[in-house]
Amino acid sequence: MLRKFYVRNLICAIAAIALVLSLIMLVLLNNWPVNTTSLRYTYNIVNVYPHDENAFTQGLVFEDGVLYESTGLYGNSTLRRVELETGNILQLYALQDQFFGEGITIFENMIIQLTWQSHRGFVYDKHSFDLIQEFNYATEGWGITHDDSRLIMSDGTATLYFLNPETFEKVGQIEVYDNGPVTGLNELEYIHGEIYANIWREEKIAIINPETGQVKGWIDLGGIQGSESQEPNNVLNGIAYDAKENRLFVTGKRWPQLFQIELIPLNG
Ligand SMILES: [Ca+2]
Repeated sequence: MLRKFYVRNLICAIAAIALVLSLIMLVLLNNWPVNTTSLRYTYNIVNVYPHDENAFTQGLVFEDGVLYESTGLYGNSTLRRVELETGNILQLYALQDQFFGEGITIFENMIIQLTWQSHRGFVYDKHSFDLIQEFNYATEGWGITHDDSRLIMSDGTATLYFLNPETFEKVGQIEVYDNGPVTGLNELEYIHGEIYANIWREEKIAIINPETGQVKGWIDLGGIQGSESQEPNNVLNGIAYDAKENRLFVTGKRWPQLFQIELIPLNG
């Protein structure tokens, strides 16, 4: 009887130790630091501009006084130069029907455009929109931006990839986290040493430390386009920054408007 009691206690003790050890292993393996320091921002609308309601916006950049935009959907994907004030399309390149356009960024005189699931990227001359190069990548293509020396690319997961802008080879990656991994990273913009990322199907933008992947802040854009759109795919997607005049622009897929916003801190 006593022996049975002893054996049962021993088994319980071993089970408890195993449980504790596996919990420790789980934490170590996941290695997601807890982040309790992210800042919160709301927004103020500074200006409202017209935006093409047929533009399924997947990439947005502001440079040389105009917007550059990439639109998605098979058979309807484009690269376009757009006048900010009117929303007029100044120049347009239509992708072949089998490609679903995604993010764009402008590096030196090249426009680099991703496609969604074709593992194919396109490089255009910034002025003529002539297609000058193609490249391949292993993941899906969602958003793209760049820092001084690297392209930065998202694929809808919590991972951001750094690419060499000449060879398009991967030179690094980070995992984006807040309290756990932040998945659904979509359209990107690199602004003053931080990566701004739309989160797919959320009216939120994450501000990310490119060294660590830690989310430093959240911009809550809830309600920015009112309650007009009932189509669930017409989500916030598109961040552009005018470095010369310090203007931040956001829009969404098939949104009739593009907004210049300023950020208003809620804490810290
Ligand atoms: Ca962008």
